[in-house]
Amino acid sequence: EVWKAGMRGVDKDVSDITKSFVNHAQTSLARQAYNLDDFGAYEAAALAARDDLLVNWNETQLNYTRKNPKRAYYLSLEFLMGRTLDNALLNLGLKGEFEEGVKKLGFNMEDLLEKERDAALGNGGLGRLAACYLDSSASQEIPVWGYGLRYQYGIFQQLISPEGNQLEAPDPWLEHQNPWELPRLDVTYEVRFYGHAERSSDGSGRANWSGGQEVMAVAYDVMIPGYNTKTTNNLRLWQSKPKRGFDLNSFNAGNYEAAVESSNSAAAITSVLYPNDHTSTDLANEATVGKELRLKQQYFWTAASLADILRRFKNTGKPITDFPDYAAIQLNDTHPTLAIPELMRILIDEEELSWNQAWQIVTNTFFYTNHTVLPEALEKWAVPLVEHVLPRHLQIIYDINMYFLQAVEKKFPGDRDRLARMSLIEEGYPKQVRMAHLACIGSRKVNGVAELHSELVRTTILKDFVEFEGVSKFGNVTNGVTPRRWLDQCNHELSDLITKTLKIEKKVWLKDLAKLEGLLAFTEDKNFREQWAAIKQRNKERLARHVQTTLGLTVRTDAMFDVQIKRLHEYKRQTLNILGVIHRYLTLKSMTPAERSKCNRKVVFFAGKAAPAYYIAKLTIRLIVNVARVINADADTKDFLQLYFLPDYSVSLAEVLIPASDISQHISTAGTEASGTSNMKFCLNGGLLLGTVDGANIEIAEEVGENNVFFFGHLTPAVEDLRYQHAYHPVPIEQKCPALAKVLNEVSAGMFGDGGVYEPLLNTIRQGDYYLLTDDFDSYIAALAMVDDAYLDRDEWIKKSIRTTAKMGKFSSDRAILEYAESYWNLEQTPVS
Ligand code: 26W
Repeated sequence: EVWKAGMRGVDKDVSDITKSFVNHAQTSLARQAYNLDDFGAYEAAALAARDDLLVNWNETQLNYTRKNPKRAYYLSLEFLMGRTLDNALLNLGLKGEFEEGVKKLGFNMEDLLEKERDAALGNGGLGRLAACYLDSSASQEIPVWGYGLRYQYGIFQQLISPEGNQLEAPDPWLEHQNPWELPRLDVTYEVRFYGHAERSSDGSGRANWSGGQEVMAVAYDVMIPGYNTKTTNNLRLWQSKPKRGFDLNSFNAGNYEAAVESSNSAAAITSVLYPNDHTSTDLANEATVGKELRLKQQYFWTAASLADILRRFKNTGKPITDFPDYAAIQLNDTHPTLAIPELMRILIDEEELSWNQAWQIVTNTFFYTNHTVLPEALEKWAVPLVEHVLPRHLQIIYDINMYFLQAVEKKFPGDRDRLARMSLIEEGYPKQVRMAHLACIGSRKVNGVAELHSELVRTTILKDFVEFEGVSKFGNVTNGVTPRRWLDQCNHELSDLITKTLKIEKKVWLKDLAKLEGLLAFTEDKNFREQWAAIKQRNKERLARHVQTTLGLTVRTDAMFDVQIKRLHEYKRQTLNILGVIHRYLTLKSMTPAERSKCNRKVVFFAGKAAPAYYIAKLTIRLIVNVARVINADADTKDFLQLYFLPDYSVSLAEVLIPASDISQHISTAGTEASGTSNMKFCLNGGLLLGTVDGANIEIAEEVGENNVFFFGHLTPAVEDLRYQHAYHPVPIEQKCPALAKVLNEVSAGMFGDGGVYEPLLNTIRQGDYYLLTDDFDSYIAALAMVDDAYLDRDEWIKKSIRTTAKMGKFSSDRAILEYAESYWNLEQTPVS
């Protein structure tokens, strides 16, 4: 009650809410409240909630303007927000009131929530992490603004054809009005592309960049409410539009098509999210239109964001040299790295600072987070393309490189190999700009996203930079997830049980997740264990209902639920999982009914999208779907093993899947998964983890104890040698791993339909086996057997489940964002007063 009256500043009762709802139905939607369908009712409820967000948002922004604290800006090309209404009501503390209000009007809140479309402006881990960090920044009252792009189309919708192929359909998420954004049609900036950059002859190092194409960036603001606080931060998304509606010269000459052409090319910049993650190589080579558009997206967004940040800073009247004391800019991977030469350009060409003054400001402003060490995911841009689109920036990049290499040469005289390795420019045809090198040298600090990953950043991709700049610049911030969405919202019953058991108010432990440790005292409480298990069971039934209504398939709920949901990628080894499923199927088939009846029943779920051009990943989906077709129809085994590929994985689907999982799989080749964040979500919801010694799995095991996780596979230091063996001393699979050989042969022989189709996928294992399936298969199967054994002792399993949730405190994104604020950005909490 104190919270309701004091903190939130929104003191509403049910009748206020029904009034606002009816009012919005009539005046905003032009509909009668008694004549609304569920979608209309969702819209009316969203507009009512939005009014409350706006009050807090205004107060927060005013408070920041008055106090002028240092702020952080989180630049991310992706924000995978999911749905907003439920989260907004939770954070406002109005969930109960709204539920009651819409009920009075004849609606069911759960049905309304289902009507909201996901805001899916991201591919996977990197984009969802950005969304969790926004939630935590607001909840912890830290002045952070997000900056991104307002794509017309988010991540594609995934359909599965009858043959099992992934098909892509557009995601027109803005086709209905979006109540969560505020168009700021007055907040605009001009962004230039192409043209000419003329260096001045006065020796100042300045240049004049002119001509080319000018495009407008228009701001759309998304309100980000904190949990149980007035603080409501901002996410600013830019949309492109033409500077002039159409070209008057062409128009007057009667050439209407030409007249609107340039306006189309401006609008194209923010039209679609690029659906690739971990494959930037196709962006690097020749300057095709697709690659150029991605580069234009990156510059458009960084230029508009920097202009906006600088304008806000200049309004304070402080001298430009104070900029790093008021702004920290976090680069979410290398995608916004052009912000570094762009700030140099502004400071030198427009503010007329010297090179050294400008570089001093830049290197105290930026922070760079690396999210992957996979070589094919490291961004490189062809020099001729950069020169064409951003001629002035290429000059600046070359100047940065020249000063940088001079300094390297001074510290390591005569080491030409080192210079070539460290250069911002990779030699070749064409030459390429190495964005990770630029992000590294232009930043105050660099970090990875889990302990192992940060160590790999220091010892592999940025080793030379550690030797040159000193190790203290290279840190770690282990990722986290927001417990509001990933426990309280998606698993409300479990959250309530925790509150009741700990006797700590929810609003306290949800912001101080270490409090979960108190659950350890209840592992021996039989009654508590039964309630815990009953909730898991109801979550499985909820998932089964979801599959029934969306796909028309009947999932048995008296079985272990085994889940792997993430982007399809060879390094994540969904292939290992599906081959393991086939192995299980073959084993069950070979048993007598009596033997089978002693086996653990299991339902295996997969979900995830493949990049549209990633052939092997798509073939993996096809194999999963066709294995499912055979297995689920086999009367001998179908009581013991079921398999489902759930199409169109999304944040909202994850919210149903994760609470229902008994065990989830995080089985990347050691050293390849930077962190993983769904591993944290599953464990927070009492699911156990089957994984490799990789990413944040390691830190999860450290927290919950080795006895409560299932680990298998080779360790990171062995990977290099194993790959060498594969390349130079290959051993036939029949000899090395007969169990796997048998599985591959059955697939080839057509057990799951035309075997020839899968040859390219099977050949990745037979030849080269870069992701080491033949090395890890036997220990994977052994780990699965241990999981089965453990599950048969249900009471002990539930204890493991409770212990797992109890030890997840570290993985709150509140902890992570506070680490960034304290150790990187030097920000202070700034409550609304
Ligand atoms: C340019 C193409 C491209 C696009 C996105 C390359 C790489 C990316 C991202 C960096 C891929 C990504 O999402 N990485 C994931 O980041 C998560 C958050 O830190 C980690 O948990 C995952 O382990 C990591 O794969």
